[in-house]
Amino acid sequence: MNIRSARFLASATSLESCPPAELPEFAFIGRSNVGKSSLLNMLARKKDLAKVSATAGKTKLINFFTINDVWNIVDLPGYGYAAGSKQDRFKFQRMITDYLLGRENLRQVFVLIDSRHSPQPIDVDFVAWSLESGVPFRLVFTKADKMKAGPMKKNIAAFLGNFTDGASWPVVSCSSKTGDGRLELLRVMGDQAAKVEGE
Ligand SMILES: Nc1nc2c(ncn2[C@@H]2O[C@H](COP(=O)(O)OP(=O)(O)OP(=O)(O)O)[C@@H](O)[C@H]2O)c(=O)[nH]1
Ligand SMILES: [Mg+2]
Repeated sequence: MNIRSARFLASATSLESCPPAELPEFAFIGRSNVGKSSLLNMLARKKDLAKVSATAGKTKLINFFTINDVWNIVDLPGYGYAAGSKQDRFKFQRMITDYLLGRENLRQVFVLIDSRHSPQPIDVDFVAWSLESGVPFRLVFTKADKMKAGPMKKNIAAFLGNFTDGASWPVVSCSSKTGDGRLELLRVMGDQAAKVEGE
């Protein structure tokens, strides 16, 4: 699957204000600063499609982009971003869980995890919640350019070790700097979209 066009579709602040659920949709989620927006730009080969920032909490809305006029990809705000009042934080998390549980055209969620760290409780908790809630997800380990193969493998194995059948899960490792993982992610999205169309 090659990307011929990528265009901004809409931003939303709630499930209700999302654009019509017409195309198969793929969402990117993960801790603030893990590299969601960068990965989206890397996939689309468009530097400024989604806004990237060295400061955590850059993406505050649900941002939709349409790829080749056939799928949507969605840049979600980072979980674990703690600025703002307690009430703001609650609204923010609610926006994400409503979307993940209620969006009918959502085919797969890519849960991004920073490959440089040993397992972080917030990521483990989010994956456990996704499992319990039946959210279809795939793990994507980011910033691979910062890691040597050995320590990277070790961090991935340690993360998967938190889940009963984790060792058998397919994972993708990627780098927005080098483009590693791009084709694999596009292939996963193409397969998922085709599977659903064929049903
Ligand atoms: N070395 C390296 N740096 C990366 C990579 N991906 C992202 N970064 C850097 O990490 C920082 C955060 O990237 P973003 O793409 O804005 O992260 P985000 O997950 O969208 O963050 P929020 O919108 O705040 O939730 C930026 O300084 C990026 O340049 C990568 O693959 N390798
Ligand atoms: Mg972002």
